[in-house]
Amino acid sequence: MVTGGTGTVLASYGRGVLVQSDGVTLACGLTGRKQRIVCGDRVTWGYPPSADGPSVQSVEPRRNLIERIDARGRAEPVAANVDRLAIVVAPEPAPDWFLVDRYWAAARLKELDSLIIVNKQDLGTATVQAELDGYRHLRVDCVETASQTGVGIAALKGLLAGSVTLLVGQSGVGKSSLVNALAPDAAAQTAELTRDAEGRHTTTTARWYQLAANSAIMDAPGVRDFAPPASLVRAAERGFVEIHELSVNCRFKDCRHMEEPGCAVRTAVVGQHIAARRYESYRRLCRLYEKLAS
Ligand SMILES: Nc1nc2c(ncn2[C@@H]2O[C@H](COP(=O)(O)OP(=O)(O)OP(=O)(O)O)[C@@H](O)[C@H]2O)c(=O)[nH]1
Ligand SMILES: [Mg+2]
Ligand SMILES: [Zn+2]
Repeated sequence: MVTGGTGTVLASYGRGVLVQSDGVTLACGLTGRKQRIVCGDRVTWGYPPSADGPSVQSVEPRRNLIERIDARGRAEPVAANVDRLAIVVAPEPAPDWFLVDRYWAAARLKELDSLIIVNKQDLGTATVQAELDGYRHLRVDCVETASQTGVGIAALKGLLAGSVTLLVGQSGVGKSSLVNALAPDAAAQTAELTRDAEGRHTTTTARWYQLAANSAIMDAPGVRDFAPPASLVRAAERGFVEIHELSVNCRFKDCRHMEEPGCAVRTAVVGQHIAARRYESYRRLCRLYEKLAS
């Protein structure tokens, strides 16, 4: 009998975790430690004498940890050991581009790849093209998909090969549907889907799906709001590539690009070299960090 091993955490449920180890899925208990284990963690497990089932013994050092901040500014872990954030939007529900900006900022702060997936392409994407052009201009990859018709799914699979991708975005854009389109046997693994108050299926905890030997996708619950924790100095600025790049031309080295004289960023906004909406997005994130720091 196998008495232990190492594996990947497929999902974390507070009291326990699902671990994939040598092709077997195990429901493991936790050994009392306070450490939060999240989807994507690599763990060692075994059978402690006192427990009646397998149990997590240790968590391997993480390559990275994706966190969000809650209303009080505390960091909450979402997933670990991620290569890429895939930000999913759709014509319906109407995209919140400020949310897209914050996810992209989070990817930049963690030095992850990012990708925008426009799902529900079958509904028509004319309404989102202007904003997408803005992101393409800033060199963000954008792909259009329809999980229901299969459009773009093969191309997306190609983009995701050889890496671990976390799907993020608003509720109802079709993240779980994309997982089902990408991973043919994922449908059998949607037991954690529950019905929300309006009777819809919604994802309640992040979940890992293996796409191929060396690629995986993590489905996360949809959100209304998101902000990356600001542990880095000038995190808001670093999250916005075009603002970060221009900031070297500001008169003051510590320019926050708000009211300061000689601000190259505000000049660029006036001259429409930086999109006014992106600048507003930057200001909102700055204000949030100021509020949380006060
Ligand atoms: N028209 C159309 N509808 C889609 C497509 N993909 C998903 N949907 C629908 O969008 C709705 C939401 O899909 P989900 O996959 O549950 O969305 P989600 O992003 O996982 O939502 P949360 O788990 O709440 O975050 C469902 O009714 C799907 O049938 C698509 O390509 N085209
Ligand atoms: Mg879902
Ligand atoms: Zn400035």
